Amino acid sequence: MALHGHDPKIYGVEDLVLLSTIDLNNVVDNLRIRFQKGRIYTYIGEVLIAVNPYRNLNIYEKDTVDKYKGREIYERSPHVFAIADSAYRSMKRFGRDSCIVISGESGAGKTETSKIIMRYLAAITNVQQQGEIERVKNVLLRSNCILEAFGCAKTNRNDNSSRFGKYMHINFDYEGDPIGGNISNYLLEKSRVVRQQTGERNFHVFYQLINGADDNLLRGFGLEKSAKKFYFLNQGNSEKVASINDSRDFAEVQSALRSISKFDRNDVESMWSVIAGLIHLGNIKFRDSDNSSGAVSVSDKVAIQNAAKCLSVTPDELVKSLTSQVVAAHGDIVKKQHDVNAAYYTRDALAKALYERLFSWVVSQINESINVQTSSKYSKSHVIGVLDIYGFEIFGSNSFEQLCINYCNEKLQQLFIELVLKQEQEEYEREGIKWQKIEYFNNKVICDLVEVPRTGILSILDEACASIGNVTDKVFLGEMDKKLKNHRHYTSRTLKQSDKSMGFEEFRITHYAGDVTYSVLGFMDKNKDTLFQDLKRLLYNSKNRLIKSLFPDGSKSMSEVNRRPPTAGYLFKNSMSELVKQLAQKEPHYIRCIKPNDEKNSSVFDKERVEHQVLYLGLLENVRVRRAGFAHRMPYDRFINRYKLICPTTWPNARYRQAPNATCTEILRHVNLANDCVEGKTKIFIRSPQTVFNLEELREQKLPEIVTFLQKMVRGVQ
Ligand code: AOV
Ligand code: MG
Repeated sequence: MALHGHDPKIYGVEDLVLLSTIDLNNVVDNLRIRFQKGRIYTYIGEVLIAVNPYRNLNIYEKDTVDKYKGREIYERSPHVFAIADSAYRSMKRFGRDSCIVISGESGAGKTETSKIIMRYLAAITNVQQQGEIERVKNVLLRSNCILEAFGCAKTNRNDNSSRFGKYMHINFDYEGDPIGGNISNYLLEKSRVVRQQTGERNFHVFYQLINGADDNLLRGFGLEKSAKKFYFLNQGNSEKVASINDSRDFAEVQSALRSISKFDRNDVESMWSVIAGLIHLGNIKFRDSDNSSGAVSVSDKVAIQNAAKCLSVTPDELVKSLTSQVVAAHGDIVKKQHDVNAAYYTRDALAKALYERLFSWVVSQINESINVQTSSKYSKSHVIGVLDIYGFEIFGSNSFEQLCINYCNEKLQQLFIELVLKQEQEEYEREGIKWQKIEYFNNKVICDLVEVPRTGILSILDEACASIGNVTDKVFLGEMDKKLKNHRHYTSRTLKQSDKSMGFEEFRITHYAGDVTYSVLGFMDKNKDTLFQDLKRLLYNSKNRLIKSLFPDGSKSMSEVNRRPPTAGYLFKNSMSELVKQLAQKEPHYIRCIKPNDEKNSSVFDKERVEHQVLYLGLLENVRVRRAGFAHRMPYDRFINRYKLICPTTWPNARYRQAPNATCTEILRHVNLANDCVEGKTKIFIRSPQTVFNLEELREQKLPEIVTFLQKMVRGVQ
């Protein structure tokens, strides 16, 4: 049967469960046929696959919104709106908190998908145009360009790559209107502020300021309209990106900032001043001093002066904090001069910390403007969470950040396995249903490799960081080699001498999505993530109110400073486990994004690339589990309520003395569909989606008759 008027011979099947043979070739071919026809969405049951179209499709407008609003998933062609609506309906009707987890590798379309979901939820809510709800919606929608400006950058995988993880939840009142929300952000890739690989850029916001600000503003900051001139902006040698209009984006960000009241005018000015200050910091150069003091001196006075001005500190203070450090030694406080390398290191540390704190401040301002007061009448609100995180990535050179990003993707894959593959099979067992067990690759072993106490990579790293003495990154690598030499998913050059594709300072993890070789250099530093107290104090003493407020810890004296703050790896691991816990408590909806090619081309479907993704995302197993079992299931009472009208003996009143399973079967027998269904303990299990479509069609045919019947009844009563 052609579903929704679309012939599967021409457009492929809309649910992969309906394929006659399930193998890699058929699945990928079906996705290809649909992609080439502009049908980028396909289901596996209730999981949505989205292939990035790399072009604007006319499928997100109001007419499409109206088509999906309030409809069950299987009533319409696959679409991200259907998933959003399903999450919304289950939240509104049954009061269930739900979440939408969007996964897929870098550039697969997660961020775009999350924006489409937000716009859909905004479009279907607040029909009465209540002022406060409009305000919340406005912040939810408009804050996005601000977050992207600060948290996204052009990488070699994606022109608008998310360099932070974002989990946004929206609170809805009992009428289903959004009353607030909250954004949690995860580990920003702050090293990008000071270092970019060839072909990449710093965060968009820097180029937006340079290209978008008017001459007056730029002059005030001592800047000029040329990103080429600034070391923090030009290392990747790709300041201009064809798909990005920096000056237009600047105007959009400015306008969004103005529309959110928590960003006051002075703070926004300070914010741009910090961005300008960071740009100047990058141009500060150091050289060995000519005199015998051994101190380094600053060779670019203009950059120092501009940076100091933008950060509202004196040039002298800035130079002092960059070229020396006050340390506590044997109870004494002494001043230690940096050499040239240490001075550059200090400059970069300052830039990274300042940017990271500014980013957190931006997120917190947005949160403050939409946070729901817990004491308010809305405290019992329901939530939809949308997760848009950095996708799995492999670069020419991979470091600590990539390990965190890829580990995060492992955790999400693990959650998918738990919720979709494992629980589905467990449900069959619980309900006493016969099914055929499906084997799948469980990536828990890789999550463990990274996170278990003592022998996990992050634990070994923490131990190395806590050791006293000259423990280097290579010593840390040696420790991993010792503890992990028998691990199936870990190797290194020392362990595998024959593999010359690795260097002696590298190790390799076989991730669920492929092998990634990480350079261990910089791991310990990034994990310790310490910022000299001198730098904190410098910025705490800034005359700029915003900058000062970002460094409250700068007021502490040396003796009060916590010597060993928690490491970056430790914090990230904990935030991941917190995130997974949050998601697992909600009713999950899954969107699996697929990247059709590496050229960002709208007409190329690279079969091998897609095959690889289909395999590692576990989509074949997903289809098999779904098919070996049952495409659909419904608690008996819900089934009876929905379909009792298609059977004369159950409409208008089912025989309630009869057990619910018997009533369901009675309905199914009447329409000749009982063979496709099996009774579980609490639910009826339906094998093929076709049966659901048939039931829906029968119901739809009956509805007008029922409406007339009800109208007559009402008239009769009157
Ligand atoms: P990502 O979020 O999955 O990567 P994006 O959502 O940024 O990927 O998508 C990358 C690019 O693909 C976008 O900038 C769009 O040009 C295009 N694109 C994606 N989805 C659509 C769509 N539905 N319609 C039109 N164009 C689309 V990363 O954040 O790098 O993991 O860290
Ligand atoms: Mg993204």
